[in-house]
Amino acid sequence: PRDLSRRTPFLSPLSLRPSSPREPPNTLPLTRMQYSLTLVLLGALGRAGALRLGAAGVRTTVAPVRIAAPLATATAPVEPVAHASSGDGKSKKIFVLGGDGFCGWPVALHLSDIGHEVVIIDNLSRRKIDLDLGCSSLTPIATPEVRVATWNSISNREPIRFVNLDLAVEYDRFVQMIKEERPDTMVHFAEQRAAPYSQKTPATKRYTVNNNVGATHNVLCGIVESGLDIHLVHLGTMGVYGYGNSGGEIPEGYIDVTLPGGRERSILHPSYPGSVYHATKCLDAVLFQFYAKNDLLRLTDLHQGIVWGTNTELTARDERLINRFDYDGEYGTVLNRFLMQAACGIPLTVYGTGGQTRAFIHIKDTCKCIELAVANPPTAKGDWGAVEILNQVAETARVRDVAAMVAKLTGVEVQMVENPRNEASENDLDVANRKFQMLGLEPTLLESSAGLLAEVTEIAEKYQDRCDRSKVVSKAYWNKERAAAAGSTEARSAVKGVVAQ
Ligand code: NAD
Ligand code: USQ
Repeated sequence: PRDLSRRTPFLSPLSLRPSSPREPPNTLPLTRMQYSLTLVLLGALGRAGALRLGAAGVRTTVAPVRIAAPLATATAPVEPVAHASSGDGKSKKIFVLGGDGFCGWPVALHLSDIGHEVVIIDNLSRRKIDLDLGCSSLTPIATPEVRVATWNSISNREPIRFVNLDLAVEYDRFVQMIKEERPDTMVHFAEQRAAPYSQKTPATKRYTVNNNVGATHNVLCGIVESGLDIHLVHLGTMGVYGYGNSGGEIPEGYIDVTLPGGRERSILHPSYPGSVYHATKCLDAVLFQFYAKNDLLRLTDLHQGIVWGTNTELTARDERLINRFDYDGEYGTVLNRFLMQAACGIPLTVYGTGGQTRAFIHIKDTCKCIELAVANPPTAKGDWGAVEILNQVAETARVRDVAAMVAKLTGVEVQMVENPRNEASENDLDVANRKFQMLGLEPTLLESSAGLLAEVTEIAEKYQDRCDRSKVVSKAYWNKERAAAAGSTEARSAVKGVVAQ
């Protein structure tokens, strides 16, 4: 059992007041309070980082591609979790924060479709970043207004509403909205989520920290100020653990340790972020611990792996509901990029040796997981214990194996390229996902997903004219050494079929 003592339920909430609207990446300076908070949390993060768990050293050897063994899966035995697998079955009013994004939009439709009342809150910063990068979703996404109107015209559910609001800045307006709407649940996707973008420039690093930590803290602070019992479901990342092995399987959030003197404790798993973006998720996790302890908030943090796929059954119902498809070097994630590259005849860009092992989940499983998390909040305040943490992953796979699988399906060439990132070139990853399996998730595995993989490739083929080939190679480098190795025109030009800029 976690030893977190309960304290006085309510201390005066912080009130962070924005000075004016803000747009990425030209962020306003942090308020003094936000700045101090960030420094304190970064200090805590540094100490946690000292507990580093056996991650492999970074090597940048480039090896030829090798078609490898079947993909690893997380198949540990299933144990019961604290809450009922069937959930509470109630229809809820849900704020979907970041509901215009790649995960948020299909989740908003899914929650509406199963009978919840959905209000999307999004400041459209992701669309603005596309403009700044001179790029756009491979799929032609409609405006939020058109998307929502289309859904409302074809669904027989309570209409979805869309509110354009910056969670990191417009605190007072957000609190007002909470008080008026009185949601039961908030699902929080509203953060800058690309690791390469977060490493690109000092401005994007600062924007990512200010936006993500600012938004998360405003949500927590706003819930406390409203005085309402709102369940917050947050999208975290597998990257908070690093991609080591924790001396065995990576557990779900907490790890049992033996302290000096032989004392046994269950502690929050140490943070080992691999980018500024991933560091913001570690900072979020520290905030959750504090607000659960101090204000008894009901919090669920979902440590999600890399999401692949694009449409769900609901977003495929009408062209105007189509989901976002990021393919560029900064925002495109590995499997979707590989499927797009196959469709466009661009060799698959495996960074380094491709020995990086990561966790994956299909977008339709993301929707199911959120449904389950919403239906199974941590038990009521009287029995409150700690932040509920679930690993939202279907399986793990090595990058070069993923490339080999796509190459086998499509005949595309695989090309090993210099890694722009500072990461372990080879790692094993064994992840527990028992809690979601216990709640009823039947994960979609890559091995049996030829149909879904083909579906993504078909979508990419359909919209290949929208692909700007000059955006395929990543131009975000983790440090000077990586920029020198991967950023030279020679290295970029090595990727066949793209225009090196
Ligand atoms: P996305 O960028 O497509 O969506 C995020 C949405 O949040 C965007 O629509 C953006 O405009 C909005 N947003 C950002 N800052 C905001 C703010 N201050 N106020 C209001 N709205 C704001 O990202 P995604 O891929 O949908 O990811 C959603 C969440 O899931 C993120 O928190 C991400 O860290 C997490 N996640 C994503 C993946 C993945 O593979 N896509 C994997 C693991 C975790
Ligand atoms: N990679 C390649 N070639 C490419 C692109 C990526 O080899 O063309 C490699 C990267 O070096 C990395 C791995 O593939 O080792 C995964 O990269 P990614 O861009 O697919 O994923 P990542 O940067 O980890 O971030 C994504 C989401 C992020 C989420 C995270 C979950 O953008 O929001 O938090 O996946 S996780 O990886 O489990 O931490």
